[in-house]
Amino acid sequence: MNMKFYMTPGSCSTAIHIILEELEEIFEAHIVNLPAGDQFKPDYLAINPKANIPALVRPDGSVLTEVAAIAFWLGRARGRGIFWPAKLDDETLALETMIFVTSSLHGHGFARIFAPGNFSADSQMHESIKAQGRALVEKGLSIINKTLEGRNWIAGEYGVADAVLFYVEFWADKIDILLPENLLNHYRAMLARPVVSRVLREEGYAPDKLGQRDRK
Ligand SMILES: N[C@@H](CCC(=O)N[C@@H](CS)C(=O)NCC(=O)O)C(=O)O
Repeated sequence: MNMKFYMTPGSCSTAIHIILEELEEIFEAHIVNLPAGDQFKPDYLAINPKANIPALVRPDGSVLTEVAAIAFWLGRARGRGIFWPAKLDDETLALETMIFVTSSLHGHGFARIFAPGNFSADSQMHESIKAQGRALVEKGLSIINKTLEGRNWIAGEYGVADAVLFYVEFWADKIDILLPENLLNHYRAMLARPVVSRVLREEGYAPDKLGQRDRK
């Protein structure tokens, strides 16, 4: 059985889409229409009771959820030193970055910007929740910017952690949050990868229009 990948264009699943294509995995893509509420339908909840994407059904039928876990499994399954680092310190840094991106930047920061209603039912609070999210994202990006000092990629060679970092760079670009210098260079290096621009086109974006904003 081929792997089945449950995804939504332009979402955090873009990271996994990039990894699957970089690794030349054979998979079936299934679009979950989040605005239409597909994630709450019984057929999807039977696959992923968390009601979110991404989810990956492996060839043995078992299901993986969580961007960081799926990225780890895909990278590590190929062996150390390919898309997953070879050295323990680099492995740890890759994990640290993926957890920080998915939990802090996405879960605390971008979630407040994109879905303030999940944080307060009082719509008068929404602008301040979004501002709080923006401040959290900017702080998080500045921390990862330091990690990238003197490096092209997060943990040694290009790997799954870079694809995970990419989705928050892409979101920052989409909502006009300027990326600090090292992150901007990383983002542009990602956009220059043929697989990344192909995935973006497949998901309905124009990669040549991205990564244009410079820090003043
Ligand atoms: N912690 C999860 C978060 C996944 C998540 O929040 N995915 C969003 C899309 S980026 C989602 O499916 N949201 C469901 C919704 O909007 O109802 C992970 O890292 O995979």
